Parts: sequence; C-alpha cells; structure tokens
Amino acid sequence: MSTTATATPTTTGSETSEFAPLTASATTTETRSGTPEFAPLTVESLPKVQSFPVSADIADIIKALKITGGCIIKNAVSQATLAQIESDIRPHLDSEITWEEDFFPKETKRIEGMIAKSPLAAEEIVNHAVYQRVCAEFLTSRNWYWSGSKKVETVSDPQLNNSIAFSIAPGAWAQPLHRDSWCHHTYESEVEVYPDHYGRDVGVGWFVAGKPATRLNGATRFIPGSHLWSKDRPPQEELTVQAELQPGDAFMMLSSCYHAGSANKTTDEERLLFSCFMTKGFLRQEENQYLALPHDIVRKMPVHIQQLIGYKLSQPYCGWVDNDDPRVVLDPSLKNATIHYKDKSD
Ligand SMILES: O=C(O)CCC(=O)C(=O)O
Ligand SMILES: [Fe+2]
Repeated sequence: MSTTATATPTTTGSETSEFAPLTASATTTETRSGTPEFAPLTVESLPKVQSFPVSADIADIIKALKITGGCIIKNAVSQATLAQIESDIRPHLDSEITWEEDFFPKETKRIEGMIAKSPLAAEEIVNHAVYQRVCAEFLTSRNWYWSGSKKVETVSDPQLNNSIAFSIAPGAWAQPLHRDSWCHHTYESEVEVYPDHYGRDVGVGWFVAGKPATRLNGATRFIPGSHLWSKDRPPQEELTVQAELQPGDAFMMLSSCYHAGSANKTTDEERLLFSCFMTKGFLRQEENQYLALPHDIVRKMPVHIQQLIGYKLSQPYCGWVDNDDPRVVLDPSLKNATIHYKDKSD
C-alpha cells in the first residue's frame, strides 16, 4: 500500500498547465500480488536484428535500436587498432586471476578500467563516433526547472558507465539472461512502441569483437524487442538470438535488453571483447570511474575523454568539486575558470 498526496492538472491549451490548489487529500494504490501473465511470444514474432556498415545513417541505427533494442555495426574498428588494444590489454589478462561466481564462469577474465590500460581503447572503442552519436540521442537529458519565476533549461550529457575487456575461454557456461539497467533500479513498463521521450533507457552498451564471436564460442545472445518489456516479464532462453561478430564488428544494445554471454563450447577458442556502457550524466556510474581510473593516468588523457569519464558538470548542479568543474581536481590551474553557481545573466 502506498499513500500519496495528489494535485490535479487542468489543461489550458497554453504553455503552462493550470493546477488546482493543493489539498491534503490522500489516495491509495493497491500493490499487485504475484507475477502477471504476459501474452506468449515466439522467436519468429520478434523484430529482426539489423546489421549496418559503419558509414550508415545514424538515424537508421537509432530507428533499429528503438524497434529491436540491439543491432550490429560491421567493421566498426580497424584490425590495426584491435591488434594494438589487444597488445595493451594482454599483459593484464595474463596476470588476471580467475574466480567463479553465480554470474561469471571461472573461464571469464575481465580487465576492468580498460581505458586506463589502453589509451587507444578510450579513443577508438568508447569514443567511437557512431556509438557516441547514438548515446547522445538516447542518454542526453534535457530538462527545465523554475528558479523563482525564471524558467531555466538544462542539458546533462551522457557519461561512461564502465569499460571492460572480456576474455572468455573454452568451457565457460552460459551467463543468466539479465538487463544491465538493473544497476540503476529501473522499473520498466510494457510498451508496444518505443516512447517519444528518452526517459526509458539509462544505458547503451557497445561490445567490439577482438576475435570472432560465434555461436559455438559463446557470442552474446539477446532477446530482440525485450527493451520494450515490463520488468515483470521473465526472460525466456528460447527467444534469444546470438550476435555473431567478426573481429572489428560491434554489437550495440540498449541496457534494458535481456542479454548474456553464452557458453564457450569450443576446445581452443578465446572469445575476446572490448566493451563499454555509457549512462546518463546524473546517475551513479556502475564502475566508479573516479576511483577505478588512476588520477595520474586520467590527467594525461585528452579533455574530451576526461569529460566522457565524468569529469564534467551534469547541468544543473551535479558533480561539482569546490563549487567548480570537477576537472579542477586534475588541473588546479582551471580553478574558477568556469563558474557554475552564478547565473551569468544576473
Ligand atoms: O559476455 C558477454 O557477451 C556479455 C557479458 C555481459 O553481459 C555482462 O557481463 O554483463
Ligand atoms: Fe550484461
């Protein structure tokens, strides 16, 4: 049971709605019991997974993600770049210990804080132009608020949620199907079409294959269209399709999509993925970027990468340090260079 005080909006046809004066009236909402029943789905009825060349129109990629929740971008990263990232990461993979838990099989090695280990991964994986343009569309928050009688508009840009290199060896079992949006306590409702506003999604994932990802070696499987599902609808294995990738191809996915790493049934193939997620600029990052990435490394990164990591204000007033842009921590000479508390029109 929950109790809420309500205000009744009245439509006026003008820009500002009129609100009836507030009273202390209380309404009650019944909580649901049990899992609701959902119309059964077949894999044939699900939207098709589209593949795009890296030169595709961004509007087409966005449209495909709204319909299917995931898509493939062919040849997103060059072979030379992949080879350099792999050689940056490999020494860390070789020294990584393996461990078994419910979510990752012991054959999985993960190099977290990947972009601190490979500057090229920061620029060519995370800051990939196609990926970032899609993230800007789904994850930028535009809002406004009253400051006294003034209506102020604000923009909060996306930020990095995590960056991880995965190396998954033969014998790994299939991960359980999940939504990576779980970190942010989302509560999705069931919808038939993607809503016009961008309030629904809190993350976009990007999985770049360092080696072939095949059905047999455990290519990521996902349920097309599951980004439109209610939180209450359980994932079903028989609805999954696998995102098979050649080295340099990438799988892009909204974090509200059910997905998981699949079993590596080969005897000799490593599945190597360079991955990241972006999230909204005002949410807590899944991987704590301020603690996971050493400051002496971040200090040497270009400003646009520092800002992607989260060293940037999320408007209106989220993320400040000492009343200032958080980049003053990396470069004290910036102190007072950007004043955010004072409205310059005042
Ligand atoms: O291994 C994969 O393909 C996906 C991994 C994944 O979904 C996760 O670790 O959250
Ligand atoms: Fe995941």
